[in-house]
Amino acid sequence: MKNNRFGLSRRQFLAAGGTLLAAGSLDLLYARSALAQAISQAMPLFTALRPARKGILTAAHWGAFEALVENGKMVGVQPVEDDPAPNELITMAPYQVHAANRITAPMVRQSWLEHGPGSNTALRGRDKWVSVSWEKATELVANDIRRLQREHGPSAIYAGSYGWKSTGMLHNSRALLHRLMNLAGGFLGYSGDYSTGAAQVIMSHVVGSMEVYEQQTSWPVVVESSELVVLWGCNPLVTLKNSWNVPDHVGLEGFAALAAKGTPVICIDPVFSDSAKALNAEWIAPKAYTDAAMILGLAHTLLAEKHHDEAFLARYTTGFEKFRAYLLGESDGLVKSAEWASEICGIAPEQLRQLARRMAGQRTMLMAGWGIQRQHRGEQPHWLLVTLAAMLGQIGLPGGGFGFSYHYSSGGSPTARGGILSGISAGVAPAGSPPPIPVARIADCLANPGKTIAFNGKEVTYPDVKMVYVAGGNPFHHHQDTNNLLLAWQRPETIVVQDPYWTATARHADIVLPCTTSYERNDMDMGGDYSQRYLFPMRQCVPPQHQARSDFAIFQAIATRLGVEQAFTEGRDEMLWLKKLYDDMKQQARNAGVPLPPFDLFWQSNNYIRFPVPEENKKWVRFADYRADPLLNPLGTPSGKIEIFSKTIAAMHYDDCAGLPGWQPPQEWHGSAQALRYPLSLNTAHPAHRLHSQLDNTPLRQKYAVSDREAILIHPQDAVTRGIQSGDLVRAFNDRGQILVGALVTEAIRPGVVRISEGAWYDPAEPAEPKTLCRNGNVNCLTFDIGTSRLAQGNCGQMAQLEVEKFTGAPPPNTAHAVPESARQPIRNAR
Ligand SMILES: Nc1nc2c(c(=O)[nH]1)N[C@H]1C(S)=C(S)[C@@H](COP(=O)(O)OP(=O)(O)OC[C@H]3O[C@@H](n4cnc5c(=O)[nH]c(N)nc54)[C@H](O)[C@@H]3O)O[C@H]1N2
Ligand SMILES: Nc1nc2c(c(=O)[nH]1)N[C@H]1C(S)=C(S)[C@@H](COP(=O)(O)OP(=O)(O)OC[C@H]3O[C@@H](n4cnc5c(=O)[nH]c(N)nc54)[C@H](O)[C@@H]3O)O[C@H]1N2
Ligand SMILES: [Mo]
Repeated sequence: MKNNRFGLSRRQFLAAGGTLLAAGSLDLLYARSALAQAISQAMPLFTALRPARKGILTAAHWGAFEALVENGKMVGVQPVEDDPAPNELITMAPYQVHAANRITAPMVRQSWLEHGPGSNTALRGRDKWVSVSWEKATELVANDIRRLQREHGPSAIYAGSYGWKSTGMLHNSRALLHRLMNLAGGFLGYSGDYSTGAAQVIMSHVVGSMEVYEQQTSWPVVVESSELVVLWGCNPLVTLKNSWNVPDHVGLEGFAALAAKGTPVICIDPVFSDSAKALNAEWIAPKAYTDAAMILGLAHTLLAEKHHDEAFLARYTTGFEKFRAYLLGESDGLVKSAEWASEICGIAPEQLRQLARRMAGQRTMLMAGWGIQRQHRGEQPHWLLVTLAAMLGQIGLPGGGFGFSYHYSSGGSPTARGGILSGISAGVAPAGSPPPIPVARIADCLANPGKTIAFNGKEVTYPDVKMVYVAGGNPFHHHQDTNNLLLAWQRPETIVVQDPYWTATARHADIVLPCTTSYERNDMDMGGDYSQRYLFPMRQCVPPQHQARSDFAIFQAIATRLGVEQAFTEGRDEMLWLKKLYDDMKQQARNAGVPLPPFDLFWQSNNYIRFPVPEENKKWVRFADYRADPLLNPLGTPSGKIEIFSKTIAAMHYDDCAGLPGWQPPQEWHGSAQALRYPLSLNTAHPAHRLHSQLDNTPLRQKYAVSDREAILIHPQDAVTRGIQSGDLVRAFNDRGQILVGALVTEAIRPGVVRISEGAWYDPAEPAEPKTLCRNGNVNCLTFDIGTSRLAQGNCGQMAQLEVEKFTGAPPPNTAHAVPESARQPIRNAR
């Protein structure tokens, strides 16, 4: 399902011919001809959707929409009719295009340009910028790739380039970068992601698939059959706004239906979230990072009160006997009772017992988000939730069990029947390419060449990285412990960043290449990550701004310099590629019995395709086939069953992730030594009005910024003792860093916990000073950078202990979204 997210291509691409009809002529043809009418009758799915076409149809992570364009400027947007829950983020498209902090021309850091790769790398982020021609920039990048391949081989080039680049299956910056690098001799890549680093590894051992990106029991079934929905660290009304592909927003429709029906919802979260509010949920607020202990308390209650389903456990799971012994304290002398759990998680024992009884007494769906696994020992909560669901015995029943993707990209949106658009392929890694590193270990890798770490039963040795190439991601936002990253970032000789904007990452590059936004090029993407229900054209709305070029054009020019242009383009330009991707999909759709119009007609129509959803898919229940016949439909685990105990993991002998799930105190929490100096626990949830760092440079900012900084949510009790009021500037700090945030005092958070959303752009007050204040509130200045455990090596971005104090003195300027001074009037290079 999420193949595209991981940059794997489904197929090899064969050369194909084909010409396009001249643009323009078709508009007339389509509107008037008998042919168009015939197609309209034959394919109502295609043509009947949008009678009135007011703008140019395009799409983004935040939805499909029509762009309204006047005199070459995007001036407004209008959501497509099919979107059941259009969101405000689309209204920012004009501001994305015409942002004041676009990178206007290719630029090179002065020391690098004048003295060569590796010069004065400590000046990254504060050196002067020199603007160069595209020809010169391309030559510099290509020559350095060639030099490094010759002198050090492919492992010296880290081109993993993790990130949420724009939607679009052709201008997929990461796939294109990989395609180029594979043709140029190979590169160092990554495995896993920042989203589900821990869960996707542990789930593969426990249920035999990553689970987090699998289709969920379909929404109509949940609405019909679930009697209790538990949102465990899960805030779907916020996180469903955006999708990896184009959202169909069916999940938001699903939650609205639950609310309309009055299905009881329980929210387990230190924060009373927007979802809890909208769904009128009962709020249970455990202390931060203690979910594993809380789940154990529930499991022990089920066992002690004999609410657990022995028959289910015997038939469908392995290792429950060992888990029972652990619950009863036979292995470590600690009974994991509700009392025991209460001491750790702060929820009263009786409340835990009642919750366990309620779950057992009716059809219960456990919907878990991913913040609880973006934590040290983050493997445990999801493993324990599967174990809890197994004890409840409802896995595979309509509306029961667990679902780890209802909050993400509309898991549970019933799967359509039609074709699936494959993206341009990353190509094949040449022989001699190095094995990938776990994605969130990048700073550790840059700083420690030759170091070996354990990873999921294997060992990974970091190569000596000399070049980092970023296209479509923002490590200065996404990576933990920014000040540590800053030091590691000084080690490579060359850093190339390709982005539309002067992000902190771009500012810390040697070479910046301005790329277009998706609204300045032609592309296509699927709508509905799980449903695959729509095909949206992403038509170019406005010309490329300033000197920006599309990702495809940038990589094509570098490929030409490296002598691999033909292999890179396969002789196709933008429109020929789109036609090829479409034709492949059309063939699949035809095989599935869904005829589609020819590409030219589709493209010129400025319309989208909606595939039919078969009735049986609306009734689909996850794990129903396994429940019906576990021998015929075994899971992909060694035993074919749900592994409450994993022999495979036990055989790895990791002290930080054993063969059985359990409670292991994290590196930092309210119970650790740091809490004496840093008593507050950090929550870094995903932002409601942004996608990570994207759109922080738009007017939507006025909705969430407090005193022009990222907001910090703090409970009145914690605020009062520190003399903090709403609207105050606050310095949040620990040993790793300090940031300026704006206070929002609210009862909607558990005392002792503060929230600062991820994604604020990093703005160092004194760039030359270590651990200087970030004036905009980039929360990763406070987080720590170690793996979740040796098993998954996921990131721990959702946790840290910290202290806050009222900021006194003149508010410093916030320059996070400005163009760096020397790039406003850069030195001009002669060539
Ligand atoms: N503390 C903490 N840290 C976290 C998280 C957390 O919960 N807490 N969450 C983590 C998670 S789950 C994730 S997924 C990551 C997200 O981390 P990222 O995906 O790196 O974050 P984005 O802000 O989406 O960065 C995308 C960048 O790509 C650029 N871009 C957009 N379109 C294009 C394009 O077409 N071409 C090119 N070349 N560039 C483009 C944007 O301008 C932006 O700079 O953050 C992680 N970091
Ligand atoms: N609007 C918007 N939508 C997005 C994104 C975005 O940036 N903005 N990003 C997208 C991406 S890349 C991803 S990976 C997903 C992220 O999806 P998630 O990882 O699920 O989102 P988070 O906001 O990190 O966490 C969800 C909830 O967990 C809670 N939580 C945090 N710590 C704890 C804890 O210790 N215990 C409990 N019980 N709860 C806790 C948070 O308060 C929050 O309400 O969202 C996607 N959707
Ligand atoms: Mo993510």
